[in-house]
Amino acid sequence: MKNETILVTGANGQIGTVLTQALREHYGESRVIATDIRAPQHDDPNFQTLDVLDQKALMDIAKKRGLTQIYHLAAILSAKGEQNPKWAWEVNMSGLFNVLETAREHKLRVFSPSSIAVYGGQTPKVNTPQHAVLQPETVYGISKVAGEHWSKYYFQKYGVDVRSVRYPGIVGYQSLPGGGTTDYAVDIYHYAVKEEAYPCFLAPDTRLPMMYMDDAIRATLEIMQAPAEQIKVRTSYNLAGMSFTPAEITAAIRKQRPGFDIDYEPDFRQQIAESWPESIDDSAARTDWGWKPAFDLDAMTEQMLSHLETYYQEQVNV
Ligand code: NAD
Ligand code: AKB
Repeated sequence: MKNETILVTGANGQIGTVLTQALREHYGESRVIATDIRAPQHDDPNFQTLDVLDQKALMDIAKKRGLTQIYHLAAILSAKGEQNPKWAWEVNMSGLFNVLETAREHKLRVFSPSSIAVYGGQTPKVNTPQHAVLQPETVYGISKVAGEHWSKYYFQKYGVDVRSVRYPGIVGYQSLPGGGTTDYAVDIYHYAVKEEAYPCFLAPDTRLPMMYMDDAIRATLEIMQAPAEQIKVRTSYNLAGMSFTPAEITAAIRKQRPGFDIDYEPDFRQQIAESWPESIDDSAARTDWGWKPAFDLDAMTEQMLSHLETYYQEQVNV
């Protein structure tokens, strides 16, 4: 295995927290530099503060540390983005340009995730195909569509090896989500374990594509490790895990916590959710680099409840 030196941006976010750990297990602790504008929760000798808007700082680290790969996770997600669209555009686009330019200059491989938020408008909602029409209705989605096309441009014009998946809503116990529309599917498990009624900001029948964190991390590692000739989609690959509604996740939780209660209080995020697909066709990812999810709703629910049970028990015992 080649000695990689990897930088993760947005490493203290929902996905970055778990991905950084997985990369360190794979490539070695000191070979993975975690960066963010937020300080880490625990001491980390391999953490460095980095604003992705600071191109010089990014270039300096790439040169000084001899980077070979960047996992670019710093972004402003859908719900937060709607509250401050210009800021979201600036972070998502300028941040990406700085990463792409650094990759071009230093010949780095890049992972830059996209999202189901690229879809909207006239997109078919069920089994949304890989090459469906992209009519995003949030600034976040617009930035992801533009980002996908810039990534492809950098690949075609400059040979930068940028790879991407359109993550669905990611659900994990290790970290909290950072301001998206799918965040409810993480929050709900915390309320269930704390034996509190969950105030759900989406309506009961809102179906969205989702994925357990383990699957998301495995997909990320698999696409980045695949031989370059297998990566045929240079915008971003559709990626599917499962699809469910708030009512269905509640029913799955009740199989294990029969007393769990939920109240529905839809807010502005309902409209965002309604613009997104209900389910995704990820056959291109399956064919090109062998993608296959492992977790369905019941398997994820069992994992989430048991890990969060342990977490809250440990909090009580501290
Ligand atoms: P998050 O909001 O939890 O984390 C993003 C991190 O970026 C935060 O720690 C934040 O401090 C950091 N950040 C913000 N501005 C920054 C800046 N200027 N410089 C450096 N760091 C900055 O997001 P996440 O859920 O971990 O998402 C990671 C990536 O995956 C994003 O590109 C997101 O669009 C994509 N994605 C996530 C999901 C999901 O459900 N979590 C779904 C689809 C796509
Ligand atoms: C969000 O809800 O904004 C994210 C996403 C699906 O991109 N979780």
